[in-house]
Amino acid sequence: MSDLTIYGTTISPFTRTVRMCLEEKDETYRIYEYMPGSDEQKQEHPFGKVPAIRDADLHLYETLAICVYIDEEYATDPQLQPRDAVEKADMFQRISLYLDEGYPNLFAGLIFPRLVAPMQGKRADESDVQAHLPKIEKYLAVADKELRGQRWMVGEEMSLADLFLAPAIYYVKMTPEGQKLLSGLENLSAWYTNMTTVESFRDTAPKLPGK
Ligand SMILES: N[C@@H](CCC(=O)N[C@@H](CS)C(=O)NCC(=O)O)C(=O)O
Repeated sequence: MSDLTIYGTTISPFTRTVRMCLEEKDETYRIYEYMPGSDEQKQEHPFGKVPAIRDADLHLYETLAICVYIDEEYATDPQLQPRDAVEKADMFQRISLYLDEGYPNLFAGLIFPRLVAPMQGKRADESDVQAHLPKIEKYLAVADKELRGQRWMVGEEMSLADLFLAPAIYYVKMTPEGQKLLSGLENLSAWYTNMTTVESFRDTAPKLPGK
């Protein structure tokens, strides 16, 4: 049984990924709702990003490091990393691409201007949307192609790759541009529909003000 604490707001897709890992393992945890960049979070992550965790004497930040730790320290099923070397490499390839090309563009081009800015009473900067849309289209098209109609991103089981991407697509689907793009991407849409049936995904749905 874990004595784990998450530091990070539940509206963050990365915090949701960590929560999903713990819920998949049926581990209990507490969460401190710290916002990115807050003084509190700067004690937990050198750049004030969310999430970070503490588990007894261990202090960790960066979502991938945290998820690998949870999967290996709490080794009960389901295993969230494939055993097969090629499948494991494939999983890390997809996560790495998400971290480099996926999340930064989805956030800057859709999630921030269409969802966060209005919540903060700001107007969307349309030039941000237009500047990032080509990279978003390319990233989503690659994710769609690589799914090849499979239920999970890698192999026959759900893995960390699914747990990283799904929380971002949750927000992308709330934007008109995202909805339009996804409607033309059959594999990605079917994969996401399947993810919406996963209990740990449903149970961690963030409550957005006004949504
Ligand atoms: N590389 C970090 C990224 C986490 C991240 O970008 N979190 C966002 C919230 S979803 C954040 O803290 N943003 C604030 C910032 O980038 O300064 C990880 O994998 O944990």
